[in-house]
Amino acid sequence: MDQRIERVYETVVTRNPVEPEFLQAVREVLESLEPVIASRPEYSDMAILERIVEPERQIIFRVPWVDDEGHVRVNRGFRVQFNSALGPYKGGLRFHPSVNLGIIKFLGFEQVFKNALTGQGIGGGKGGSDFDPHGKSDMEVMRFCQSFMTELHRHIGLNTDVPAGDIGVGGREIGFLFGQYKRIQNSFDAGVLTGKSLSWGGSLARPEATGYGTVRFAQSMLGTEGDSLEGKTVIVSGSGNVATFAIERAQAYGATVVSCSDSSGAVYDSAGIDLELLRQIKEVDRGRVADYAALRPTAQYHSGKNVWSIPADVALPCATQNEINDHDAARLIGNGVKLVAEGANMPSTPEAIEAYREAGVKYAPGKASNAGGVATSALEMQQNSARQQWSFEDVCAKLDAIMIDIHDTCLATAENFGHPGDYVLGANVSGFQRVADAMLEQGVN
Ligand code: NDP
Ligand code: 2IT
Repeated sequence: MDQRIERVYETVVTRNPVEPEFLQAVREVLESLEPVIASRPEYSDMAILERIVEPERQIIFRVPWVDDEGHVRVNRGFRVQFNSALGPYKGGLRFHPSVNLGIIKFLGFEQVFKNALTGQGIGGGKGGSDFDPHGKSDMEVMRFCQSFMTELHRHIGLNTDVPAGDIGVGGREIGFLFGQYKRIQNSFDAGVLTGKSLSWGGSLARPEATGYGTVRFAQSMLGTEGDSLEGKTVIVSGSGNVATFAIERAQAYGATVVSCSDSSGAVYDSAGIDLELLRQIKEVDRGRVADYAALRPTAQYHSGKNVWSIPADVALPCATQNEINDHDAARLIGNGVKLVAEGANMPSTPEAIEAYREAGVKYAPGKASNAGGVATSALEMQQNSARQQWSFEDVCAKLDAIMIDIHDTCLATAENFGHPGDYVLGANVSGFQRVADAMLEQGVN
């Protein structure tokens, strides 16, 4: 990195010493920006870098709630409103025991550039809690969500900040959160949350959007060489929202998806994942992938293992951050994987990304390839404003057009800056320029 960028990074390290994921996300973006900082001195003159790495607002709050045994529990809630240059803060809520301020800041930082790439006028934010929904009853989850929203409501709004789901937050949680927001505000502000149920303001294809978009992006990457997913063997990690719809769309494109996983272990299914069975177990029974393997004759379960040693042509990490390290990347490369497209946020470590680069593996960073989720959230906001509900086909067509546009923008930017095929540089530079130009025009704030 050039000296000025290095100094910005050192300040971030000094200010945020115990937030490794945030530092990792910042470093990856800053490393890409050298050519654009060199060619646009006004960015340095107006301290764009110094401002863009500092969240506009960070909120931490107590979330007390009562469990089914009548015990009072206390969790911590977060909302980081990172950048509003392009529109209201927009980004998901994560409920997972690993959540802390650094995790939410890394996610919020990534969201700023991802949202810019969608071209839809949304700023970046993220929130969540260290609450663990696993093993909680519906009523416990409801009481937690109500308490969480009782504080969060004062910080969000239709034109201020619009949360959605992420790990541990799906349709059930969005329903409880919306109900409490509506009660407190005495106002049916449909567009204040996205990922809503279809009967009260949700968008068709929002559940599908992240997984579908990731696979659409992978298809475009292969398309640059006249190739496609047809006939490919694909490994997917995770078994939640993003993973299941990535599996569905990869199968629709004619690929065989041979894996899924959760934090307890990995499944290899030589016949290809039976999505109907996986959904029954995950969504209806709220079970584990081990239960899938127990019911599926062609599947093996590997407790405590991940999916990255399974031979495949394409890898779609759809679980969590840093789930592919240098060792896993070496396994992927050794097995002949030609393409990695991220459905999760920052699932590859910097060492893994370096290994892909050296081996010539096509690689799409999450902020580009998983942008279909938030893009469709913005389409949900549009439908809410217009009091309309578009058809599944309409939303999917818009989603695909957005994914193709992001793909082409990343490629063209990488090419313009002398790094053809580098989707990391393409995504970081094009997302950054859109935010930076808006910040320049809006003055110092
Ligand atoms: P879900 O909660 O629906 O599913 C998460 C999946 O990942 C589960 O299978 C979960 O297993 C697994 N997982 C979570 N944490 C870990 C861990 N520490 N180690 C191993 N496996 C883990 O979440 P989503 O599918 O919505 O999110 C998955 C990823 O996609 C996240 O990185 C998220 O930030 C990203 N993303 C999500 C979007 C969305 O629209 N939902 C949009 C863009 C990105 P277990 O049940 O054992 O925890
Ligand atoms: O990481 C992400 O982009 C999301 N979790 C979706 C955010 C959103 O507002 O739909």
